[in-house]
Order: sequence, then C-alpha cells, then structure tokens
Amino acid sequence: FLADRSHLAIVAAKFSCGAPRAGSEKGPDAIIKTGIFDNIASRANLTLSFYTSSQDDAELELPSDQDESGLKRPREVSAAAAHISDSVYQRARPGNFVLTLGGDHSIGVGTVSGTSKAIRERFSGRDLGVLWIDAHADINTPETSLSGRLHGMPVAFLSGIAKSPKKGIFDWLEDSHLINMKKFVYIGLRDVDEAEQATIARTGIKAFTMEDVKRFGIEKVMDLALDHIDHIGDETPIHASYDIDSLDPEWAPSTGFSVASGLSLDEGVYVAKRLYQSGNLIALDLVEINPDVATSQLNVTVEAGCKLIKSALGA
Ligand code: Z70
Ligand code: MN
Ligand code: MN
Ligand code: MN
Repeated sequence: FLADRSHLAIVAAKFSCGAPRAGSEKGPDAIIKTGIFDNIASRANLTLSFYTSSQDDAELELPSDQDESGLKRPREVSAAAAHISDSVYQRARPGNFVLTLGGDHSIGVGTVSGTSKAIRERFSGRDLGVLWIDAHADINTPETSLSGRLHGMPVAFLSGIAKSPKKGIFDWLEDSHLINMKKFVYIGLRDVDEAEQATIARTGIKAFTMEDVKRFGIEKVMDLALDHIDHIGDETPIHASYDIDSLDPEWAPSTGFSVASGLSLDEGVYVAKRLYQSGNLIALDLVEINPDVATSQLNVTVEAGCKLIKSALGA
C-alpha cells in the first residue's frame, strides 16, 4: 500500500465561500457526528488525527470577500485553499492517508495540490493520479465561467489551464502542486458547460460520463479508469476527489445543486471499493454535502457519504 493505512489524517475543511450558497461548511460535522470514525478506528486498529480549518477561524485571517475579476470571493477562496494545501501536504508527506471532508469543491485546489507536492517529494518526482467523481467537470477558468464561482474551477487551476489572474488569487500554486492531466479521470459527468466540454475535447482529458456508466457498466468504467491512471502498472498513487453530487439525488439530496440521473449508491460504493482494492489510494475528499439543503433527508445523504468513506478505507 502506498499510504500508511494504520494512520488516518482527517482534515475538516469547513468552507463554503466557493459555492453560491452557504451550508457546506457544516458538512464535516454532519459526517463526524455519526461516530463513523470511532467505529472505523475501533474495528480497524487505526489511529486517527483530526485537523479543522474553518472560515470562522480567526487564525486563518481570510481576506475580505469582495468579487473581483469576474470571480466571486476569489481572495477568500484562494487563501483557504492555500491553507488546506499546506495542511494536506504536511500530513501526506510522511505517508499518512489523508481524508478531507468539505466544504465546497473549491477546497479541491488545496487538497489535490497538497498531495501532488507530497507525492513528488516522497517518490522522487512521480506524478499523482486523480479520480474526479462528480456530476460537474469543475474545469471552468475565470474567462469561461458563467457563474464566477470557484467551486466550478478547481480542475482548471490544478492542471494549470487557469492561471492566477491577479496577485493574491491562486498565485501560491507552484509547479510541484500541479497535476499531470494524463493521469486524471472523470467519472459521473452529466452537467458540463459548453466551454468545459470544449476544454475536455481539446486537451483530451479522460472522461466517463453517466452515459458511459449506463452503456458500459460501472465495473468496466472502473477497469478503464484505473488502467488509464496506471496503464504501465507502476503503482501510481491516487487521490480521489468525491463530490457527493455525483450520486443520484435519491441518495444525495442534501447538496448545493442536484443533477438527475447520477450514480446509484451501489455504483458509488463500487467506485470507492475499487479504489481501496487498487492499494494505490493515498487520499480521499468528500465534498459538497450541504446540511441546509433538503434538511429533512440529511441523514440519507450523510449515510451515503459514510458508506463511500468506509468503502474507500476498506472498513
Ligand atoms: C457550473 C459553474 C458546479 C456544483 C460545481 C456549475 C459548477 N459549471 N456546481 N458544483 N454544484 O458554475 O461553473
Ligand atoms: Mn465538484
Ligand atoms: Mn459537482
Ligand atoms: Mn491504457
């Protein structure tokens, strides 16, 4: 195994400034409150360490949240992501498995950049593999975005397709933070903007849409996805960034913007199990659970999230 599975570092990233509505900053507590980690630790002989990074945390000193360059709250989102990047890096560098609970998906700039840098250092320059499981492609740039929301852009910044538009806005990203898009795969796409589709086609990013899942089946899609990331079989370390909205609204109603015809919970769990079985999973994000949406069914969403986490950890 590429990460130390006897120690789990849990980062609670309580941020929602990258999304149009607040609430996902309460996602981490909704998961933690279930007692899932006590159960996992007692059953799996696992030690845990928790780290919280919150938008209400005075220690963070987030800059003021003014809109700029067509972006919504870019300095706040950039500063939070930089902080999370370093937190994840510090934990992944010695070989811990890092689980980050979001939060909106703008924190993905932080989590993936943190593991990317750590993996390059741990394995002398090796590139990270990334599985992005999402209804959305999150690959808008400041120029193409119709919403200006940063949770629709993390993949663009991580790949270098989007550049820092101004001093203080994602100018902390170094080359070692960026990812090799040849080792990047999407699963679950079904709500992709036109400009994003053009970017994916132009750059040849591997993408399995929900249509592909329906046509080939999730088993075949995972065979192809894992083979794409690691086709020479040299144990490429994998970071999975799991947006809960990849699941069908039936299983994940409490999220910012549900999109019909998503992954069934069984399919979602299968993806997580295959990641565990690969032996190469070194980090997992679970993002965009919003307790303020469909609150009466929050337990459905949280239970689904817990199943994904447990499956990815082999618990
Ligand atoms: C749209 C945008 C989005 C959710 C990400 C949507 C982005 N493509 N929505 N996650 N829930 O604003 O860029
Ligand atoms: Mn997303
Ligand atoms: Mn999404
Ligand atoms: Mn191949």
